[in-house]
Amino acid sequence: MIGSAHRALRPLGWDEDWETTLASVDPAAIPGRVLLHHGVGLVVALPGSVASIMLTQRLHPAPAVGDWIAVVDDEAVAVLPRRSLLRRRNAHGDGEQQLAANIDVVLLVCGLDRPVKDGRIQRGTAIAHDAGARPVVVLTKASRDAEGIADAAAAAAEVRQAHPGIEVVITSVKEGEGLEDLRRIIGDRTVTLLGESGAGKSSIVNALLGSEVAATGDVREGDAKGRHTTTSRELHLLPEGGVLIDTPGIRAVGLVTDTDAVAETFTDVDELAETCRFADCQHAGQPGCAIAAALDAGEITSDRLEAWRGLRDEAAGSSASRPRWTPPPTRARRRA
Ligand SMILES: Nc1nc2c(ncn2[C@@H]2O[C@H](COP(=O)(O)OP(=O)(O)OP(=O)(O)O)[C@@H](O)[C@H]2O)c(=O)[nH]1
Ligand SMILES: [Mg+2]
Ligand SMILES: [Zn+2]
Repeated sequence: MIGSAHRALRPLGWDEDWETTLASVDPAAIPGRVLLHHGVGLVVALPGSVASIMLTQRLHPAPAVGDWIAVVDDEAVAVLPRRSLLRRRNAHGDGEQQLAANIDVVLLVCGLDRPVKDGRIQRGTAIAHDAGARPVVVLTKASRDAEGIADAAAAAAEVRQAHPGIEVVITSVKEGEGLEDLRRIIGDRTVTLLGESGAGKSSIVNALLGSEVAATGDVREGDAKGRHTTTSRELHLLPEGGVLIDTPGIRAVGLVTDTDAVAETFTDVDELAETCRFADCQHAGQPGCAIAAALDAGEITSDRLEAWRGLRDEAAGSSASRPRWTPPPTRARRRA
């Protein structure tokens, strides 16, 4: 049961299971949710207050935005075991970058003022599945009369066709279009926004918050590239409930995942592969290949097949056999 002392954290997602987890990690600690990580410290929502907490000791795993941490004497002593972690390959390609913890939904934000790229949606979908979160595509800037804006309905139809099974929402913050859909998707869940700089992530945060909390910036004339206005990941509590994590724009989403997440992204291709005559079919001219047959029949496109192969190989080559999460040491164990 949630003790009355922690009830104030309920809107941020605190529940009975977290309460049990905290008790098993450190019964003397109070819980806090990481709102912001700024290098040397954290901004944390505690029951009834928001506090800055210096990271005086090294925690394993390192806390990420969205994490629940155990706090004792204004010190972060442990990261509670995560329910999910959104992560990608880091820029150097030699490790992973934690994007956000304990998330339920990933909004893949694409501006209609530039081409919607299938590869980005597939990669975003794969890392969402890797985290056990639901991907949703959000097409922004759907204002009908604006110049250089693709026809929103046509673009959405294309995305739905190219990515079967993924919900697509059309938004325009100026007109308030799509915000009700987003509120329904968010509910009381923890949701993160992912997309290129200038895609309109912070604008969605502001529209849902009903105030200009997050800074937004112009995009460049010509190619609609953003200016990397948002520089850190930050968690916001919505007025009607639900939690929204804004992130800085990212150019590339490298996978650190296993092939399962790719299979969930390409369920159509994956289900076909299951019906090939040979279990070890390489789908490269082997007899009885269901994928070759579907290609011939025009049921899948060669682009989609190539994307599936590429991401599957990338995932197979990544170090996904590592455990996803290492239990935090309890205070007693650490001091022993
Ligand atoms: N017309 C119109 N413009 C929008 C909409 N959403 C965002 N914009 C504009 O797009 C530009 C970029 O928006 P931001 O919200 O800052 O984009 P971002 O994805 O947060 O960008 P980074 O923080 O750099 O990653 C701003 O000039 C916004 O005003 C929309 O729905 N309609
Ligand atoms: Mg932003
Ligand atoms: Zn085959």
